[in-house]
Amino acid sequence: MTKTPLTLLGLGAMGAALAESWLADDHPLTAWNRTPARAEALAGRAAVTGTAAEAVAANRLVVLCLLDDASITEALDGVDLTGKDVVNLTTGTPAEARARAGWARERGARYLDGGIMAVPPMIGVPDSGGYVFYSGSPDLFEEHGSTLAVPAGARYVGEDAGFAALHDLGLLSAMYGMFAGVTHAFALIRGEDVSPAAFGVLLAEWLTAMGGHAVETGKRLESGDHTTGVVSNLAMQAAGIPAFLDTAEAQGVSPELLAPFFSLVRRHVAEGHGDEDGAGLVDRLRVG
Ligand code: FVH
Repeated sequence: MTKTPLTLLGLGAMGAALAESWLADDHPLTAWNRTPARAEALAGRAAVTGTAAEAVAANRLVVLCLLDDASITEALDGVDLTGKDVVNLTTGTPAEARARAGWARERGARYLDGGIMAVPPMIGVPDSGGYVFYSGSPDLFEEHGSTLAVPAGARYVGEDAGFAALHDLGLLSAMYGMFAGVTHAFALIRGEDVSPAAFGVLLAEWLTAMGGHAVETGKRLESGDHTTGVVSNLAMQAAGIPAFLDTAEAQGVSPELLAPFFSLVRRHVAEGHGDEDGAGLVDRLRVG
């Protein structure tokens, strides 16, 4: 069966990995990169063009994997997109994605935005756990879903073009919260007779065991019932905060990564919500 031909703009670390996965799956590929040297690895295997316009003209399906939204403007300035199916895997904000969808529509193109939940070594590796959130044109996703699923699993999250970026940044925000906790935890044991490598394994196990917290929080936000009664409620958690702060001080560790979360918990409890769990904090955090 002939595989869908496609164009890829951007051969950075992620773009190069995407290119290799489509080539390995026998998709005819046309590629362009601003710095031509980065396309040399594809010589003889993909059609490498000298301009973005030539690459776009070659195929209906056009995938963008550039540094940021500004680089898309620069790369595609004046390029004819009429009749194209543009899939933008460049990381950006929901607002940028929605604006790009309008920009593509005005130029006669269908548009799908993507948020890549993977790093380059996970691309094209079955069962790596990596995937891509997609949002925007449902027809485009329906038509090209199997091609888009070649580098990593494809998860469609809605017609609003901003939703892929919203999901992407939401999950990555949680990841940074985890990085903050892990950084603090390792700082606590530094200088003690504790193996960082062994401690890292314990941390990974514990964070995995705590993963259900996210699922539970989502369910509670949908039901509107944030009360836990006496099981691990916020009053209990607030009572434990001094232990964390005193230990950080004793170990010579700045509390700066945990302090904002603790102050949110304390404020919520002080205002009479000690019987709630973490779901109760979500709406308190919203400032708009
Ligand atoms: N690498 C990763 O781990 C993450 C995983 C999650 C998704 N991100 C996003 O993917 C986009 C591309 O990331 P990348 O890793 O390929 O990034 P670089 O290796 O830095 O390559 C950047 C490419 O963008 C081209 N580029 C930059 N500015 C312009 C411009 N003004 N006009 C045209 N092209 C431009 C650059 O070209 P060159 O520097 O080689 O000439 C590269 O092709 C990104 O949104 C991540 O957030 C990756």
